[in-house]
Amino acid sequence: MKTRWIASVCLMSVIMICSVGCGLWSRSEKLEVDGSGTRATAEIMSKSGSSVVGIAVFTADDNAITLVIEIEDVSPGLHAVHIHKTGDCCSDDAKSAGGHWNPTNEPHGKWGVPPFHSGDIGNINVGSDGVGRLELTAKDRWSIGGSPETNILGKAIIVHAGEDDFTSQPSGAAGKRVGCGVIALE
Ligand SMILES: [Cu+2]
Ligand SMILES: [Zn+2]
Repeated sequence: MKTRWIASVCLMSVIMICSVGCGLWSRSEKLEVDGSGTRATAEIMSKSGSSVVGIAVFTADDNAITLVIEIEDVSPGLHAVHIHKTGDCCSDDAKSAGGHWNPTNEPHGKWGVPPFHSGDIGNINVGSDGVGRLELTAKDRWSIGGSPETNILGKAIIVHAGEDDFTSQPSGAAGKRVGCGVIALE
């Protein structure tokens, strides 16, 4: 009985340390206070030994969510960006973020050309200066704090080493995860 109690305390500490270290703690706190909002962000951190950094900003107006992603220190060329289902960037390779966010149970594909995952943002074109920017407007698929089928809060933005081919299953054969950020209310 006592052993079991000690074990569960240990487990709790590990969870708390990981959460604080990766910014998950503040996220869950905010979600309890306010389940809906007009602006959410994800700070993209370097993963898999890369130096990629960036920011993703989601803004809600009327019936659409507009996303702007800016990344830097990335190798020039096309880099896949997706929303992955778990808002956990703890592991070095960002595999802790799980697979693509796919609340509608569709195959992987290209944004705007059904079928596709609600997390299939597409590719960012990074210039010779190592900087890339992408803008996307989502009308029905996304919300900030809405129904579980559309809520982007608590998911992860992942930047990949390679390009999304929009056809390979389950994730477009985009290679390593070089950047990760948890989507949270601002
Ligand atoms: Cu991905
Ligand atoms: Zn996908």
